[in-house]
Amino acid sequence: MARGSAVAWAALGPLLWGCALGLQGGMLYPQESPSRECKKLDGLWSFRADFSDNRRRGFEEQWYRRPLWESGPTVDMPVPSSFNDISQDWRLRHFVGWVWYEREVILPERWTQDLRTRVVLRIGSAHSYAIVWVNGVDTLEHEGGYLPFEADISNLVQVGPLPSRLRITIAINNTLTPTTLPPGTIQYLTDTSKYPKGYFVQNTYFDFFNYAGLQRSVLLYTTPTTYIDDITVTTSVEQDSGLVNYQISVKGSNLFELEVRLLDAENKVVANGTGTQGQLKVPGASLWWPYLMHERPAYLYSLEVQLTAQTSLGPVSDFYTLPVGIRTVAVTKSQFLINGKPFYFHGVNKHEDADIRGKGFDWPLLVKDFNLLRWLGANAFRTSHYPYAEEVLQMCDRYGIVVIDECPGVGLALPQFFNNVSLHHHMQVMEEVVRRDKNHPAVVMWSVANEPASHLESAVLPACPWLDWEGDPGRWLASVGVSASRPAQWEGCPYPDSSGDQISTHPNCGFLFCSFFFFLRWSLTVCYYSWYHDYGHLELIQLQLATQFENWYKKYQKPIIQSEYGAETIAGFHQDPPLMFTEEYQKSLLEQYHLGLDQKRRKYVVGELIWNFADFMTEQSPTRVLGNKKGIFTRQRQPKSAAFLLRERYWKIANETRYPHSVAKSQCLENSPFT
Ligand code: BDP
Repeated sequence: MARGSAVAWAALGPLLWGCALGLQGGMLYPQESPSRECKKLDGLWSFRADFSDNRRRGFEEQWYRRPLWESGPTVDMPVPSSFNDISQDWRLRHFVGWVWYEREVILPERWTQDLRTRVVLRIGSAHSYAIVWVNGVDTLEHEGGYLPFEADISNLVQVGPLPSRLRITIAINNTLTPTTLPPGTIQYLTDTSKYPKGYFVQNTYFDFFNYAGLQRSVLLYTTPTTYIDDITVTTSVEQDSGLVNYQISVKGSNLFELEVRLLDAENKVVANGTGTQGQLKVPGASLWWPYLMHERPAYLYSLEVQLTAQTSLGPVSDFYTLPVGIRTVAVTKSQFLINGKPFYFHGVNKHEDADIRGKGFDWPLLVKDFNLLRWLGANAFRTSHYPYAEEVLQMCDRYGIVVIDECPGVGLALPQFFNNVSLHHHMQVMEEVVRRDKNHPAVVMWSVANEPASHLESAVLPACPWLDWEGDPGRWLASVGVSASRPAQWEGCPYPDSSGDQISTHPNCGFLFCSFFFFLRWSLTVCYYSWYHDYGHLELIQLQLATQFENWYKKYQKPIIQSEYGAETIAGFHQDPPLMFTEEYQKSLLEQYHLGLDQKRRKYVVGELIWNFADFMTEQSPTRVLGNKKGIFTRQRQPKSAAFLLRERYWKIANETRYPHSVAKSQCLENSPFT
């Protein structure tokens, strides 16, 4: 993409178009090892929003060339965090355009002097378009707000005697255009009797606040110059043996050897191999089971990869350890199977969202959320509506929480959001999601989009080529049948109505190719029964739910997950008999849904995910009271009455479906975090 168009923020269309970067290399999570060091750059960064009319002053004055304070005032900005809710300046909360972050770092001497060391700058995410300079040198650009990107900066830091001070400048643009994911539009309001000259607003078509900034960690890490670039693991089970297929890519030299060892949870070597690919056989393998499905869930092995290589500067070694869970996933006409046993998703939809930090990653919040999930007896969640931080998925692997991993294909509401540029970007984002998350045993399904307007003719475009895509090697779409280990989800594509008729209008779309699909709703007026229509009429839920399920199943003969249902509830509002927005109404609505779900649960409905785990921030509108309040927990993670109801249900279901069968404990205070 030409820099000219990148800076011309006002020319919103071309801003992000045609920016097909192509995936270069792997995206292994940075870790310390005998050959690798990490330096986290969390903390305070200098920050400035470019409030100039065209938002281009930073580029016109080349703010990246000198320390940011030299070109004007800066403020402290914590990283990771969204910038929106940090300051008292209301203009920053709603800011649209370029913001500038800067941080100076002192590097260890070895990093700058040892030419067998490769220094990498990695940005966990930058929402949504980012340009990065190191010591004023243009180093990296990335489009897409919820995924990591990185650059080898060795040649910038190893440039002579002790240039150990490094200045990292990152310009981030949060503008959403018809071709970003999620998409958005900029609307200029030109009636000068109402709006000042040049007045514009960002329109979005999804239901969460467009928080932005450096919302995940930025870090520097090292590898040797010949290094383990990527590892891909797939697993299967043959009788009582686990099979771990691995594929390793090495960069930097062709003269290398690879040794691979698989260690069990007690650090005992259970299998080993050599070379860039192979299969490890683990007799009597302990399988990775979801939380509450087994006495010992979330069993993880460690795949230790050791590389030794010859370089012109002498021999180097690299070590990387990947957690591996051995498990299988399959789908039948009416079941979702994990390790050959029926799995019922009883869980939640989440958001990365909290007070002050917005979508900023935060360990205390994350651990609290996992404690609440375990308390609730939830065994799954969907990363609605974008890929979450990698640390979240690591926790899911360790706690046995099954994940439906969603890409930011949300708000695909207008015809102009479906075109070749969008499609290309959508594919690229999905490739990045899979590249990052392919090795997590917790991830059992990719979610391509949320509620695309697939009734539009143009909406066929993104669905079909996507389904030919083989981005998850050996996992799904390679065998699109029931044995695909990660069936594609094209949620609501084409939107089904409750009779199922709409589906047949796009015969080439997702549902025909997927071995499994995931219905949300036809529109806001169908599946949020007694919420977005038939207000207050809880007595209709069971009938309407049954009609929906029966019609879909009769026609398509595929298992169904109720991926969202819920009611807006303001904690502390009470009314009996129940009225909308009260805690009693949320509880009663859930009870009616549960009765309906129980009718089909042992037949072909294979899951239920409440909308939503916690209240979350949205754009302001007359239908949102300080955000979306459909959480069963408040935004501060305190339970509403419905949380107790759901907890009772989830533990009851867990006790019915646990394998081998035994009673699940309804508390999570035992010694092991996994019971
Ligand atoms: C769902 C959307 C979700 C909204 C929810 C709602 O997927 O993003 O927040 O509706 O209206 O269908 O609460």
